[in-house]
Amino acid sequence: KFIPVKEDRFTFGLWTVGNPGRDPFGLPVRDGFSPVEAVHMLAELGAYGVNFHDNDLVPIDATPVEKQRIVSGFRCALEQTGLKVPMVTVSLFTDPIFKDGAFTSNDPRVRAYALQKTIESMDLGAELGAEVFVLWGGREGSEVDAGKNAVEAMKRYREALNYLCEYNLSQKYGYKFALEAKPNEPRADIYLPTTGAMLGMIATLDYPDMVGVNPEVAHERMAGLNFYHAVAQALEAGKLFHIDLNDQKMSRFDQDLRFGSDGIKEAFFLVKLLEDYQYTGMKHFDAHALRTEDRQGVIEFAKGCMRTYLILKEKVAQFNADQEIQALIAEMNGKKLELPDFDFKFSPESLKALQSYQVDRTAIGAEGIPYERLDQLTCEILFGVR
Ligand code: GCO
Ligand code: MN
Ligand code: MN
Ligand code: MN
Repeated sequence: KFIPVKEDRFTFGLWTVGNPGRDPFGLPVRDGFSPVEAVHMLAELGAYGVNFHDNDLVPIDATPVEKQRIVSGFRCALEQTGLKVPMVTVSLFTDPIFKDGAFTSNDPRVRAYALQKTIESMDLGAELGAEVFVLWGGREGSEVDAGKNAVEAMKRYREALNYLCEYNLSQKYGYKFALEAKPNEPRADIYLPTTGAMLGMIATLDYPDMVGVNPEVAHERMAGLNFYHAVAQALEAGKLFHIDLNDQKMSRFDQDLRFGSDGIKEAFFLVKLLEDYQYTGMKHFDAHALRTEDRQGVIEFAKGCMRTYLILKEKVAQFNADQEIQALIAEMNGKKLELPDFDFKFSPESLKALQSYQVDRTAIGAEGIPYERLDQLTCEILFGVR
């Protein structure tokens, strides 16, 4: 029970299980799993796929010959295990050249290199069958707003995204781009800090249908926002192309905790959303094992992410089948409006009906809504006592 299978579509990044436990204050504590080791380990655990940044696989200074050797070794591991590469991304944040941004840098030499590096990553991903290309603008932001015009930055961001969409079309790659928002870290302030901001930008692009979002639990939570609400908005807009699952305490540094390890109720409603609305994309764990762990701990971490998702999925089924819970929800959602010609769509008739509406404000205002009972029952399902 709770053993993942390929159909669950769980994926991990090479950078997640490859993480050696380095942080800004301390040195690596373990050998991260190498790309080939990660493929074998994840396949054994029942994951569907593995994702990577260009430089997780191929070092930035690799020669073409080295690149070929690395990629063919990696491909061989994929073929042996059947693991897929559903998503690829590009590091536009690690190298010093990107210290003041990539697509939004003031320096056109940097902006051109960022595009070049991204299209090369798209080529690499396409070679391995990737269908989603994630863009996380980790360095697109500022500390000193005096030096970087935020209006120009938006124009540059848009110009870069339009260029990449055109490239995608010109090569017939068929990628869907998924933009990942984060409010801060590594920059003091990152542009387009929330999923909602990304959705706003997407609507202004030349090919808005080609571009969606990759929301991450930790990122909305760092900003103190409700992740479930952000994902719901993206889903309703048809823009949930990918999702980064992890966990995070509110408004702290970027913690990348194991999925479902901190905000259990929020994780539950997230899983419920993805399951109830039959999200078919990848469920990607963008997290890493605690710095206390050795390599066995990394395996426990990866298993735990998937197992928790599957446990929550079972809790969702229990919640959806619980008669008392469903009766409360039906009660809350079952109110009737006695106003025959009014249907919430504007028309002269419905307007007339609306203007004649005689509401019993006091009576409706005095009606109780049993959220306390509903929430207690939800908690009891999660506590395992129901
Ligand atoms: C972070 C981000 C990254 C991105 C990754 C994919 O907080 O560091 O979540 O892990 O998801 O770069 O683009
Ligand atoms: Mn993150
Ligand atoms: Mn992170
Ligand atoms: Mn992420």
